[in-house]
Amino acid sequence: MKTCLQTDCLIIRKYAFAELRMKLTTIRILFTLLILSLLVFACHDPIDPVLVGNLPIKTITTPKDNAVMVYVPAGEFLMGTSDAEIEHYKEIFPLRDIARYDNERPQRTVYLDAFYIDKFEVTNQQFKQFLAETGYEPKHYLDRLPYNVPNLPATVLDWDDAVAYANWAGKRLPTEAEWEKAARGTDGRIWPWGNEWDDTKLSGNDGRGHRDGYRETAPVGQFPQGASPYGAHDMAGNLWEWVSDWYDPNYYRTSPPNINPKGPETGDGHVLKGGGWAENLDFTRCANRLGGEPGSLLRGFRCVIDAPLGE
Ligand SMILES: [Ca+2]
Ligand SMILES: [Ca+2]
Repeated sequence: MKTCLQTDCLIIRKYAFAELRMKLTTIRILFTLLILSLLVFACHDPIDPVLVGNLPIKTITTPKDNAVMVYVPAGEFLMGTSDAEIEHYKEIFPLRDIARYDNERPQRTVYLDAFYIDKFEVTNQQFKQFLAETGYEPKHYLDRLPYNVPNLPATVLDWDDAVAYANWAGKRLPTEAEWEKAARGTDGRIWPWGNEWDDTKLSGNDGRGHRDGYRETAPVGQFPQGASPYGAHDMAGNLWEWVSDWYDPNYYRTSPPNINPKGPETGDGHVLKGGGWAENLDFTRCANRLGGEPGSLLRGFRCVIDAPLGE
């Protein structure tokens, strides 16, 4: 009996030792993994996803118009143009009437709830699907070659036409503030990609036609290197884009609400943003505002939806 007990004790001790060794090995492996993951993390630059274009992008696809939409998180951003920037524009555009920037002043901090915005301008394919399903007759729509190719953005649309499409798609036009945040992120950058002008990053070309590969409108998404911090393409150039706000050049100076602003009660037409395929470095700035109902060839749009609460 005593021998048996001694054997049992030996077995138990051996078992306990083996178990202890396994635990130590596990702890050693976990510790090594922890050190490795810390090293990998340390080897990467600290990246603020809001400040770096294209990554990481959160998207959804809406069923009605099969549109990819990119997520813009809730929070503050810088809207409009600062006095210091305007001083800089005086230097680079010495012949320009500096008063034209007054409608972008003062720059201010604006808070927006989270939303999704179309990754691309609405295309002819999508707009024609809307027309076919609803029988809607647009006030203006350039439905002829070379403008009405399926993957080109639908152009020369009236604001009402854009709203009608958005309603059909279960969406709405962005407010000017939503559009501007989706285009420039939170840091007040001048163009969607940053503060350095680069005409290889948009369908624009200072009106010099083919230099970017397209004489007029380009298929949507041809300039991914010029995408916004949230992954929206062609926010600068290709087509001017309608937003929901009425245009009032004095709106920013009349203490508008800085939480989810929706523009003035009325105005001189609606606001267009982002510049078009014939525009230059000035008109394609994210803060630029065009009012009225310009009779240009460059009017398109994209839509937004509210992000579900809690996103
Ligand atoms: Ca061009
Ligand atoms: Ca555009």
